[in-house]
Amino acid sequence: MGERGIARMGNRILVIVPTYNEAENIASIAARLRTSVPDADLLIADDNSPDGTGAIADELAEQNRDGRVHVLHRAGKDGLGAAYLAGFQWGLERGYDVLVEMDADGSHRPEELPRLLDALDEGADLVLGSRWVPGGRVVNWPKSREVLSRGGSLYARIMLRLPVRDVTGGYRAFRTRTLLGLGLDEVESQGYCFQVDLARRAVRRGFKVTEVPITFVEREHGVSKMSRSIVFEALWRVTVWGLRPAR
Ligand SMILES: Nc1nc2c(ncn2[C@@H]2O[C@H](COP(=O)(O)OP(=O)(O)OP(=O)(O)O)[C@@H](O)[C@H]2O)c(=O)[nH]1
Ligand SMILES: [Mg+2]
Repeated sequence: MGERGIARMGNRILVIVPTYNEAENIASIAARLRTSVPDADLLIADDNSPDGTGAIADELAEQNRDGRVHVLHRAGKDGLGAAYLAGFQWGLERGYDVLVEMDADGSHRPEELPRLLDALDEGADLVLGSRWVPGGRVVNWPKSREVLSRGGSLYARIMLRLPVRDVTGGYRAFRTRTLLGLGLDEVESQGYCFQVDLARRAVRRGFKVTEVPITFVEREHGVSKMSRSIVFEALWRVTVWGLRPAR
């Protein structure tokens, strides 16, 4: 255990970081990732951020001499789900074995990625970084935000009968074959709901989903893209899925 076998066995890892106005955060997260898992490639999927995040990402890619930093420029803000789907496609086309989701704002600590990868080594098909399992926690969140997040996970867990505590989290590691088995072509959900959707698909299709405790750190710089519409999208989609248990 803990031998970082995924990297050692010659598997190729791609960490996808979607960005929208993360100019203050992207350089730091990239540097921390390079240090934490030097073997992993990084794909920054930027939606033409008005604050120039895309240009900073290009500079990072240029400065990075081992060619492990890549940038996917997208035309405009199109939601987290669409950015990840484009990033997954980019990675699948290039033959990566493991694809990781990570926020740009420092909430998902790159220093914890080796533990997520270890869980893949130990047999998981999908690893969820989890705030709501023993050992997981959240730093610097107001109580209201915690109630919303815990409540959302609980609602999705019950409605969709998912054996998962943190259903909406976005720090995850997928084996390629898991992603290929999820039916990504049909995914329409965008915000937090995108994460619920992928978790539900993985469980329904019989993949082994493992939760690993993480310390989630609220962003220090930049602004949240969380909105009322993102919460409502999740609420109605989860309700519809729950009432109409499809395939
Ligand atoms: N490419 C792209 N990235 C996005 C979009 N919306 C959010 N992101 C990124 O997705 C990640 C998560 O978004 P956040 O704004 O941190 O949302 P959140 O984590 O729910 O909110 P906070 O807890 O307040 O940070 C960040 O890296 C964002 O920059 C989008 O429309 N397009
Ligand atoms: Mg965030």
